[in-house]
Amino acid sequence: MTTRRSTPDVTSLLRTTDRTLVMGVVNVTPDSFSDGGEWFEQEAAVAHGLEVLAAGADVVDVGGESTRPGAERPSVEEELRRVLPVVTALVAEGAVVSIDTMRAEVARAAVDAGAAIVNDVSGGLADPGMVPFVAMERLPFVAMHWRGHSTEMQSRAVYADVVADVVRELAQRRDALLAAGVDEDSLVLDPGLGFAKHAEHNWALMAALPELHALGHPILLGASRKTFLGRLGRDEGSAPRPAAERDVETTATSVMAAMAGLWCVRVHDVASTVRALAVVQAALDHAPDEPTDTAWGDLDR
Ligand code: PMM
Repeated sequence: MTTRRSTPDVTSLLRTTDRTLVMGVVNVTPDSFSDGGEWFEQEAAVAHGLEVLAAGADVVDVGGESTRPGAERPSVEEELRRVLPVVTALVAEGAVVSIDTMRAEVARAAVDAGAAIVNDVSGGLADPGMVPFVAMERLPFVAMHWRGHSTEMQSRAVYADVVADVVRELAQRRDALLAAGVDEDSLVLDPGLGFAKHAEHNWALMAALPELHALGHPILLGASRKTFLGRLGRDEGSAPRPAAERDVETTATSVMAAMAGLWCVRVHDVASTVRALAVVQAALDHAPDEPTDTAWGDLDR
């Protein structure tokens, strides 16, 4: 098999440290918790992907499996049917596409269709074929903190110290991935907000974003429209705000990620995050050269 190298675009994206990148979400699913399947039809998904690009996304993340707590998995054939035409169309438009999948077969087909990054919420744990494929092809790989599939993950949201536990488990995953041959410079890590985590766990991780740098890899954060954001300001026991009404809170998480110097944020509403990150960047451009004892001065950019 020939070794497929990352395109120069992706390599430079992986090395970007002077700003926080934006990954725009295109879910081609009928049951995604965040956009209610609005983009299920492929044509609509492609149109949405183009909007995401026009809004300034650096990467477009295409996924065909909902990871909403309790969600049933689609068949491989169904997942392929959903994502491949969308990946193909967006690559043709010049997008850097990541494929959001836990299946090696889907990752391989998407990469053959031009996807440049594999985003696996299971970090390679769900499918034994994923890590050998990514390693062999030296593909950029996003490995998220994961403790099990959607049907069982919330029962596994048990931590002694969620920040320490997530950092340790991600470090163990990183070590296993590197030992299996994944390219060190192509590995991105993600704390997995909302995956085997209750609201208090997500907030503790949000409060500790700078600690994720200790892992020594670019960090991706996926807070966008998640339920813990929808519960803010709601009475105990009342329903969270609908997913589409969580973009103000999402934008605040993007600003926190940028101030913590994270590599990338994965968001549904790209325009609001791009504009908010421009605010952070403008302030950083005026930060003193010498570090101060403020959060701004501490930024390692
Ligand atoms: N969250 C979702 C899906 N894919 N990928 C990464 N790397 N990190 C995440 O936090 C993440 C993900 C679930 O959210 P969605 O259904 O709104 O896309």
